[in-house]
Amino acid sequence: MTRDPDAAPDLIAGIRNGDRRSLARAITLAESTRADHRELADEVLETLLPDTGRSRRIGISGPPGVGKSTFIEAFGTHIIDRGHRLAVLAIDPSSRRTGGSILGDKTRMAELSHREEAFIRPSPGRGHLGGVARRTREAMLLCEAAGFDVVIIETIGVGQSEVAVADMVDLFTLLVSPAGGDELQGIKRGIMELADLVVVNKADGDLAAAAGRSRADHAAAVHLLRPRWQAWATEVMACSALTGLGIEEIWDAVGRFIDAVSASGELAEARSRQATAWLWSEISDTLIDRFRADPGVAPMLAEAEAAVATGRHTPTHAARMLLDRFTAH
Ligand SMILES: Nc1nc2c(ncn2[C@@H]2O[C@H](COP(=O)(O)OP(=O)(O)OP(=O)(O)O)[C@@H](O)[C@H]2O)c(=O)[nH]1
Ligand SMILES: [Mg+2]
Repeated sequence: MTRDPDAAPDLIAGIRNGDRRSLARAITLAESTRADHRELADEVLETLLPDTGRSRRIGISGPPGVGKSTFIEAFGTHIIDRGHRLAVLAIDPSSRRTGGSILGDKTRMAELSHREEAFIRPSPGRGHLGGVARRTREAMLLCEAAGFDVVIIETIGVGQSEVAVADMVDLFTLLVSPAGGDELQGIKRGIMELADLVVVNKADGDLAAAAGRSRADHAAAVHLLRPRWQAWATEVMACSALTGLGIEEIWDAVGRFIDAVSASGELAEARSRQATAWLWSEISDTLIDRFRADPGVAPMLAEAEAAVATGRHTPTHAARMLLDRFTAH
């Protein structure tokens, strides 16, 4: 008897049982551009929603080469050794890393990628940030339903992707290098403002002293920023992803953070806000997709763009004309 591997009840049961193949398949469906795939993923997600939300959601960002992969290997292994199940997802809309994405640097996550308690999923790859972020959110919920109680979402520290990650996690961690004040200025203030935890990596060997100074500089800098939480002030810590120094303290800080913002009620509020914002970004993304594909609108788009570009119509006028056509039927 042939079974349909994409039958929703089978996928749902598989995910509830923690079956990795069902989980991977459901994420692939959510990432698909095919409407029938996405509908199926939607059905699976909707059913599994009560099984989601029970993880610690941690965002990790930092400039290229700062040691994100090495850190996640060390941090993730520590987390698993403490009895947790960990999913690692990535947002990288630039697809800077061709093809394999985080799987490409398996060498830096050698131990983690072989652990039964870890699930590592590369970025869905090319596409606009909104689309990539949407799929990563769905992947996160599916991982939670499959029993992963810690989810790490990694993004490279360029562009807008940090904001997208901060909007879907509980705690946002910014990894920085031991370089001095120059680098401090290089990090955009807006990204610093998102950080609940700033971690100076590479605090080892020749770099140990510089890491100490960098930590003090960053501590002074975050002190000046407006706090994001009433119950939590951004902490600056140092670690070495290579030697493991400081890794345990960072996991402890995550625990203290979750305890503090849970007790103050802010975590539940933040998650509600995130869900509502997600709803609205779904609505606007879907509306724009439908608008562009609309048979009444699609043939007029090029002409409207040209008319606006050459100054024959105002953008306001052209937009209203197109939207009237879109809503007319
Ligand atoms: N000394 C020292 N080197 C480190 C540490 N962590 C990472 N490195 C080194 O820094 C380099 C970059 O590390 P990765 O983990 O690949 O950095 P990344 O942030 O993932 O880089 P991208 O994926 O390219 O953005 C590698 O040569 C690592 O061995 C550390 O704690 N101490
Ligand atoms: Mg990396």
